[in-house]
Amino acid sequence: MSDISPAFPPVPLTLEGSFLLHQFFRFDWKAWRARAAPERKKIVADATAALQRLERANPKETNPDAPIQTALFSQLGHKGDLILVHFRDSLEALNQVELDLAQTKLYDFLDLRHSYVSIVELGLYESSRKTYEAATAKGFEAHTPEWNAEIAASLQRGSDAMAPRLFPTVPEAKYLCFYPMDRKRGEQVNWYSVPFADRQRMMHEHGLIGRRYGDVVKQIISGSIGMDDWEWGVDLFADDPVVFKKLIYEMRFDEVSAVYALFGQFFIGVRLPIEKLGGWLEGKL
Ligand code: 76R
Repeated sequence: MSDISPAFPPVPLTLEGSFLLHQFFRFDWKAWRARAAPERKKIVADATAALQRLERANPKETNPDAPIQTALFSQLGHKGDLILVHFRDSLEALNQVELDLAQTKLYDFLDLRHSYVSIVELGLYESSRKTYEAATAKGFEAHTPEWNAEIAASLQRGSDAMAPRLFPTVPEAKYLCFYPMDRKRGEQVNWYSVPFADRQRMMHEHGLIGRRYGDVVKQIISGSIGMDDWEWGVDLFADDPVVFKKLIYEMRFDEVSAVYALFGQFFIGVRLPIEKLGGWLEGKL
């Protein structure tokens, strides 16, 4: 196999940011309707307040412009009725969100049908090569302490520069499309045994297609190797849901997706501002 250099690690460098939790709930309409109106009202008020506390990094009262870190979506189809997406700084913070939600009365009507745990990931195929070459040019051998220090310093610079993308707020867009995916590790094609330079070329081409949709879609790629059942989570946010279909369709023809991508289930939802939860529970979107 011809790689950029046999001395280089095959793994692209990555930058990690916020931890992500996606939750997909089915709502028990029958049990909900069985409750008296005053009780329902109280449950709504309590749930709305709890979700508003989770929504922004700082409580809304003190800072209405604080970044959105939890967003609610009304989900289409049988896979669920409500989607919650949470962006946090740690797994503990995400776990706390789960516990906080479980304390609400509304939670008794929610059946968690699916969830996904991941971490925002920026793959650095382009700069990995330069970073590895620079470390080699300094005479460092891969994985020695000097090499590791050189790579760590480069990643730290990248992390500082990329902070807004690594720790994003939940985009304000009207629609969410989420799905998990893998790169194939089959007998015929195996992404993980493809030489680095070829993977870099394919990822470059992927980025070129993606960038053409840059104005109409906000994509957040999260890595989930070691955290959940697939290798990546793909979040797409847009104000026009047809854009999801067009972008994903076009990517299917691109080599990295056509040959190496495997997809999980797709989930689609309409943004539900938290103050509209009460209306939603009465059947109004
Ligand atoms: O982040 C960047 O802008 C750099 C270029 C880039 C990387 C490294 C990029 C751009 N992506 C990257 C990584 Mn992507 N992406 C997907 C999917 O449905 C499919 O066929 C694939 C699902 C979509 C729709 C999409 C959109 N991307 C990745 C990775 C990690 C792979 C790895 O490291 O091996 C995956 C799994 C993945 C999948 N990508 C973009 C987009 C869009 C819209 C862009 C342009 C973003 C912009 O410029 O604003």
